[in-house]
Amino acid sequence: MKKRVAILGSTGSIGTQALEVIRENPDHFEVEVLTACNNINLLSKQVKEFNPNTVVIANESRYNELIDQLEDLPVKVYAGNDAIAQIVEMDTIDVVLTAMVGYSGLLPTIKAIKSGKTIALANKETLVVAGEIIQKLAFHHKVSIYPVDSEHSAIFQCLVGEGQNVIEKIYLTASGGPFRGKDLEFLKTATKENALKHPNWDMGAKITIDSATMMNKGLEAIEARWLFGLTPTQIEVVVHPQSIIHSAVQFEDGSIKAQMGLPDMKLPILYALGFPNRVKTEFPRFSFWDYPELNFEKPDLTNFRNLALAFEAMDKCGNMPCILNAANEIAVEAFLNDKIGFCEMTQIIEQSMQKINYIKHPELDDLINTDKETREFSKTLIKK
Ligand code: MN3
Repeated sequence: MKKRVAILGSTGSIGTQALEVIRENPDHFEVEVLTACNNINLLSKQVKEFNPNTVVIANESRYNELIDQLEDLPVKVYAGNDAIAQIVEMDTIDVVLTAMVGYSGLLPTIKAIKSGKTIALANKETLVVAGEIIQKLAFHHKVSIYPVDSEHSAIFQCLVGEGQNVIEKIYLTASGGPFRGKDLEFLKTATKENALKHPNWDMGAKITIDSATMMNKGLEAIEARWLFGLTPTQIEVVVHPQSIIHSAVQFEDGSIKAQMGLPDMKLPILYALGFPNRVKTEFPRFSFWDYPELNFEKPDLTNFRNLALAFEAMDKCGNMPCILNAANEIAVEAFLNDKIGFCEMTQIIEQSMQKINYIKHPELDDLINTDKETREFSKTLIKK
């Protein structure tokens, strides 16, 4: 039986790599639904190759153009975020890959869980913003969430076969990004061109900037907390510049299991889509002889304060991670648009965390309001 996949965010970095995985494994997977935000040219190319049943463009103003490009094809075409949320309920979907960027992934993921779909989660912001709500919903609807993020896939792989064995702690590895080892003087004048050059991973713009500021690792710590039911003190970040060990789990007997491999997102994507089976691939193999040294360092929380702020938000819990995430999305966008400098991103996040009302036990509506309020406030901090 082929697994029928819905890809939310098919034109982004994870979406396009997921389609490569599906193209290489036509006996295992087929595409049922594709959705994208704006990129109708790539989306219609994907429709022509993969023949999905349904396609949705989030930006409604591009609907007519998309219809024109697809007019002779037997595919249903819809537009708007509400359509994306509805489409995940389709009976013919086996697994929903959530690969949209940022907060926009939250509501469709909730809809997919409520309709009982297996989730391959590539959108970490969903768990950062509403991890507790998502986990309760998944439990209630008996839905499995398989991580696509490489570190979380590593931890998940280490846990296979461990049954009820207790996790003592996890080691979340970080490459350190393009600015590892740099001081504050350098960071103050760091440019977006340099920030966008990640040494190991090929990813979208938002996550690449998050890697440069180390916010990505902070978001991943919060993501790991909810995925694996951990407390913040059980999560340790280890800088490992070669990105070969993708993360590790330490058990109560002191034993550590780690998952290794060359850094390629197609591996964790394939593992999440194929679980519990491993699918044979022709991907290049890791060789120990190419890596005579693997290095490990403590993260620099002074110059990369975003990571410290994320741990602070995780400790406070409630709506604080939602505030952190919304302020970060606004800050990253402003940095990418040359409106603020590299270090100002931290200031915007920190001030938002101080200013926005803290709610200890937020409902989903509280989080939706917090997100909106934080975005409005953090925009007022951007001068140009
Ligand atoms: Mn990651």
